[in-house]
Amino acid sequence: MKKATRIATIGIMSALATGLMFLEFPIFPAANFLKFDPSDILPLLSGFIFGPLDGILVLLIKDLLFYLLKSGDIVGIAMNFAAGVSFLLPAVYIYKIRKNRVFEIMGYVVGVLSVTGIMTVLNMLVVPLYWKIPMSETVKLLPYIAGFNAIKFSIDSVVNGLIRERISKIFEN
Ligand code: RBF
Repeated sequence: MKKATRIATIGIMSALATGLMFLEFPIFPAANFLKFDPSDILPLLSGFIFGPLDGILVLLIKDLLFYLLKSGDIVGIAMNFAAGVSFLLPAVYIYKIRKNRVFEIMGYVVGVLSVTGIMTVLNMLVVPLYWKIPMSETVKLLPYIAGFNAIKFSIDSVVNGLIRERISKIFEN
């Protein structure tokens, strides 16, 4: 792919992802700082079609734009970025080993396990400081935190698995 095409594609994917992030909504009232949005599908698609670095760039630009346009909460944005990276890197690198359905699905499974594990630990460190609550209260949120990441990134995996091939055809040649 030509350099100009690559830059334009990263720009379009980032803009679309930023728009999708505005659709965010909490899924667990008990942990309403965790907001579901479908935007990570675009970094994931970009990672699968163009490579891991492009996927991370789309994720980063999306998060920076959303920070400036809406959120203003650097902790939330950093957590969103950390979650995206923890999922995207294993998923894309495993798929790159052998580009077939088996490795693709293995990538999704390891990606979901990775993001669920890493974000559970990160939330245990960040939530007590962010909400100024004791560890005993934070531990009660564990099932929501693990469930949130498992659900969010499983949905992203299924959608990516369904549309990836069709989208990648647009970029052939
Ligand atoms: N987003 C995730 O995808 N997974 C997380 O585990 C996660 N933990 C968060 C913890 C805190 C304390 C905050 C403030 C946000 C967290 N987020 C997480 C990001 C959140 O769902 C949302 O995308 C951002 O706050 C932007 O509105």
